[in-house]
Amino acid sequence: MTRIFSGVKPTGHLTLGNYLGAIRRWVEVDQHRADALFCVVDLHALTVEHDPARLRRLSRQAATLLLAAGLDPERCTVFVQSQVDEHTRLAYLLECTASDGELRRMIQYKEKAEAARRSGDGVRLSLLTYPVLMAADILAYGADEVPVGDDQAQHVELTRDLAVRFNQRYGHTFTVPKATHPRVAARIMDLQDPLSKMGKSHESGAGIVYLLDDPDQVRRKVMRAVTDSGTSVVYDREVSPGVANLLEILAACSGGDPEELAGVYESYGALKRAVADAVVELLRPVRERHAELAADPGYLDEVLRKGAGRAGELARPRVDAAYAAIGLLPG
Ligand code: AQP
Repeated sequence: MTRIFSGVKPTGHLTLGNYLGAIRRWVEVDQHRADALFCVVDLHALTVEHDPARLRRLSRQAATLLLAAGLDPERCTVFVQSQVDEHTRLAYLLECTASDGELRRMIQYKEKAEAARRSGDGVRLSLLTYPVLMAADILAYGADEVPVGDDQAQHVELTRDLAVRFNQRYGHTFTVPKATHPRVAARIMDLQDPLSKMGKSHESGAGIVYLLDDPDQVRRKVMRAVTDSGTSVVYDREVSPGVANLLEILAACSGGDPEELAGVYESYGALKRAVADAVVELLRPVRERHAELAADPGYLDEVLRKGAGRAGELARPRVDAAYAAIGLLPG
């Protein structure tokens, strides 16, 4: 059976980008067709300035939102990365497989290191090395597929390179996984800055729709989205990135095609109203279910405890095999 792994990083409140680029497919498709594991990758959130109490809150909120979105713990494994030691155990072996140069080429590292320098914070060494930890997250489970948004394509490519290199050097140990991306909405852009990705850790939330925003907040953000000085609705990411972004969001919500939808709306105002309505309806059940689940923290604890138990059992034999293959003595 196909094995799928993917995760979400609790560096901020989850966004419409996280939902359309990744989580919705996990819920609607992946958990039904494969042995799927979905993880709150909390260790990755330690790579930038963080507040421990906020991280704890955001980790629980992210896990609750995964369930609220429709991940079913009877069908798939939902867990928190730091509760399964195999990830960090394997990461070190993969650090001994990766090179400094290939990690410095990672776009997210360049962007986030630059942002940390600008704000006067030091650049944590883990910001450079975390793509290796991400490779360990994936390879520990023998995942065949990694459903992610476009921004994670480079990290999955690194994971593939490390798997191939390890296998060549030490004998076949890892499945070489492939990234899968959604048909539309693989990169939702910030509504205020359509040349930048909608990212949960951006300082200004004005262009970011969070999954727990109430309908009024969603409408306000969408109606104020930056478009351009033209008037006709066309789908062209180069010439009119703000309008193209709105069309992609609408297509993702309604199952349509952005180019065809462009012909349906005569003004930017009409398009924005349609997008706002579609996003409000898309998120309504998620918000409602989140409120129910948040009222029962014991249920989440139980799901995560079982999830970590199963994940650990799955990962251990492969990580042990990697330790043996690389030349370490058995414990
Ligand atoms: N804007 C986006 N459009 C489409 N997909 C997106 N994803 C993230 N942003 C968008 C996808 O969501 C999944 C979980 O992302 P992540 O939590 O691993 O973090 P990230 O990729 O670094 O995204 P963020 O939200 O922008 O976080 P910060 O601001 O902390 O860096 C992934 O599959 C991702 O591709």
